[in-house]
Amino acid sequence: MTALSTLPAWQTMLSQAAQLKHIDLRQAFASDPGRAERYSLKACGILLDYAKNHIDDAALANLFALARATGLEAKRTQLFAGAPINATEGRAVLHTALRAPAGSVIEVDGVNVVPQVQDVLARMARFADKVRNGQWLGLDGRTITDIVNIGIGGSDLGPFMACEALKDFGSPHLNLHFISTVDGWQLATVLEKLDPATTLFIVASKTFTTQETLTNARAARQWLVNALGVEAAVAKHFVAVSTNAEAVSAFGIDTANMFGFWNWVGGRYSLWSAIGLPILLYIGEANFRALLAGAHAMDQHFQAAPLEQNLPVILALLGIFYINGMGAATQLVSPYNQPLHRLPAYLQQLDMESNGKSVRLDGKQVDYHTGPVIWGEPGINGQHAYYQLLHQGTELVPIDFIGVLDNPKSSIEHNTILLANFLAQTEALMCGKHEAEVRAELKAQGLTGDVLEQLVPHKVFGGNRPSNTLLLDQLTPSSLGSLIALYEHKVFVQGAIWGINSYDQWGVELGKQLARTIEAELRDPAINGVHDASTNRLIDYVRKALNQKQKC
Ligand code: G6Q
Repeated sequence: MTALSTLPAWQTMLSQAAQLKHIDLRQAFASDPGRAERYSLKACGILLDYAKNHIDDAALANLFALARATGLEAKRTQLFAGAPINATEGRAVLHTALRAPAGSVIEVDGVNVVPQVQDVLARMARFADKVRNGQWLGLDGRTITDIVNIGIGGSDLGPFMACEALKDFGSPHLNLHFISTVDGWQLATVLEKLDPATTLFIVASKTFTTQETLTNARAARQWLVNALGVEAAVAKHFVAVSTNAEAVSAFGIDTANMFGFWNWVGGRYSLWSAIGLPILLYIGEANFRALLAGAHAMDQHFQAAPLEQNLPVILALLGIFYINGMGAATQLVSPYNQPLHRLPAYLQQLDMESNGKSVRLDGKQVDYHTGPVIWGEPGINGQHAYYQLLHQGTELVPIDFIGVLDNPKSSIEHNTILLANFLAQTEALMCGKHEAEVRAELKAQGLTGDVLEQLVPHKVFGGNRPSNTLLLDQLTPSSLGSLIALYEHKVFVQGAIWGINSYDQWGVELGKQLARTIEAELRDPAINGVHDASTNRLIDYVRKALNQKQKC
């Protein structure tokens, strides 16, 4: 594997980035009337304006050359063909097969997986129809009003984000709840409001061994059986989503009520699979299929568009330019759309669990930075909180501003103000306010002398803060599908260029192992594990508190 940092295009990128870091973006626009148009692109209903970045034609050309030099196009072919690119787990990575049209042929180990995908989808749709039409009845014959998804990580974040984003398309007769944490407060708080007779639980776990999920599922099951009085209630009120039929059965859920998927679907890429069952239940089959179709449209764009016109590729290369060329350690995702409020949390997992790696596929340590810290929340709230740092702080924070033009529930009044703020922030960050402008403004307010001079440096905005602007016409199942797939492919491109495996997650294992050891020690004071002094003292402190609680 050629070391990325020895590629000529990599070295060129570093020197171009060092120069362009100091580009005056206002000047770049003033001297190049075609800049805004040249650096914007629309595909799958998503407009990307990337003109407010520290780039020029030469830097972009070199970034595309870098992508080609790392074999991106061949790697993309491998991804879609079902090659085992998740090398450390020996697995294909085929979330794209979950949204491929019926009739496509995508093979894993010589078997076309599309018919299996379509079968599960059809079963999910039939089940969802029954629940939505009131044909699926609880034990005492009442219809389902509340659905509780019990799952964590990839079995929670995607469905939760999508159900929030698509609330306007959701059934008014169904209330959705998502239980992820093993902090029992969450489950208790949800259950205390629910009627067991009209509640359906989805236990969502790819492995069906996840401690948090199984602990919550057992507690929910106990709550249900206690309330309804018979074990038989489980068959009417519990379904499972998993790849592990044996464990589902051992848990006591009839596998007739299980929806399966496959080990070539990564957890954080699984909302398109049976893990999307809560979404399907909520928005119905036609809308769920539109979500899949939107993602498929982005798959096609990613596969077919030349790199220079390719949304995921451009987003990925810009990210690499900032991370590796300019030392940006974080990336802000700023949606100006309330239904997208869980998108940053979702993208946090997608990106950080995929590209938070420091070892290349060949086992060698990287000598460059990889995935950044992804963070954010709805942008308009951020403006009144952390945007100060974005405007005048010392960190370089590239930003993805995500807006939606048509916001049916919002009045024109609200929407105009929201979008004005959305656009204003991108402009303010890029243009800043120069010293002369500040001085003139303060003078116009009647300030003079020392008072004016003391204020000037505090009121200067350096500007030149980069951002991408992404605009959706409407937030629909289809456009959401395209948006999520856009980020999935962005993550793929970055991982491919960095030469890392974006599809494993060994980094989460160590904490899980240690938790099992410490759990035993917390339960039994006779067990004393070998830890550092700090952890020992803390274990002792917590153990005493838990014992005290038990005695009360
Ligand atoms: C995602 C990760 C992780 C996973 C959860 C839940 O890519 O692998 O977030 O989804 O740990 O795992 P289960 O679905 O197996 O319970």
